[in-house]
Amino acid sequence: MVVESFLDGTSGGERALADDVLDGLTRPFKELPPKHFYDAHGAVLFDRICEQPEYYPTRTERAILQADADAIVAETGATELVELGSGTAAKTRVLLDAMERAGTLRRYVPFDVTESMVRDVAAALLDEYADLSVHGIVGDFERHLDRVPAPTPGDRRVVAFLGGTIGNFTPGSRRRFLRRIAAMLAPGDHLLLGTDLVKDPAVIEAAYDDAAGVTAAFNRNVLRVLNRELDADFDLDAFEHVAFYDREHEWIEMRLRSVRQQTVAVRALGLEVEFAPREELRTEISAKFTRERLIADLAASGLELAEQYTDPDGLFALTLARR
Ligand code: AVJ
Repeated sequence: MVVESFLDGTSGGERALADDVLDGLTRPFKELPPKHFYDAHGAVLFDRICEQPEYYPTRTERAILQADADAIVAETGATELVELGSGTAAKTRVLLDAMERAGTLRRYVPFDVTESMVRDVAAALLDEYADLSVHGIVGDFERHLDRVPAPTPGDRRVVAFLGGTIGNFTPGSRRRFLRRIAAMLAPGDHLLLGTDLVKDPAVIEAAYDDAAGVTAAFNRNVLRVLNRELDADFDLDAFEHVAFYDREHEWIEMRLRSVRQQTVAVRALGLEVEFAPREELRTEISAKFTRERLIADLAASGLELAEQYTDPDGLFALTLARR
């Protein structure tokens, strides 16, 4: 087992957060990138979101994988699985099991920002699968994709990017990112991409504003991250959770709305930020897809749609694309 880390305290997380906050809070329309939701507490809140009755993506994607993993392995002949944002690899085991049944399982490459997750998953999977080799990468997939090891000759690679996280990218950066994934693939290799699908806006909005208030707490948690990491003084009770579906762009936005006029200090940056009454700070976009839009994004990135798997209600899709 190999685990390589490309993050270190100063070149990685902290400086990236400070730069993002300085950019995002001095813009005319305030914005923070969603990746800063996921400190330890945010990761726990996200896991709880996935269990809420209104939040359909996680359980739907899992059901599609369970139904179609054997077909995915048959279609791709996968010997190697590279997983971007591997986390606890809960859904991964469904794919690895199918590869094992097909007799093709050779190597798993988990890629995640959280070092402990990569190490724990690597150790657990080595125990669970005989003859599996694991090469873990600790990094930020927006910066370190080129550190993924070259495929060993004869391997059929599948790069999995699950959960619908591709939806967090704006359209231009989404295509840039897909192009960088395409560069990791040899002809005949595949991308397995999880995407949420366009549907009744009421269903989407409920998924991002659950009755138990878990998503609202997750949204506000980014302010707690800023308070701790950048010595800011956000009052979490002075911001309301907002989630609305933008039909033109086909994405959901989460925002935090200031309930009053207020000035917030971000002391580590020497920054004072003014919020007007009801002014909103955008914290996430999560794009929803149609088959046509996926085909266009893939084509613009040098990829071709090979197969698409969805649930009976057409809520979510797993798309296989090849170079
Ligand atoms: C992890 C980006 C797929 O957009 O649905 C869940 C994050 N935000 N609820 C999503 C999220 C609010 C999630 N992704």
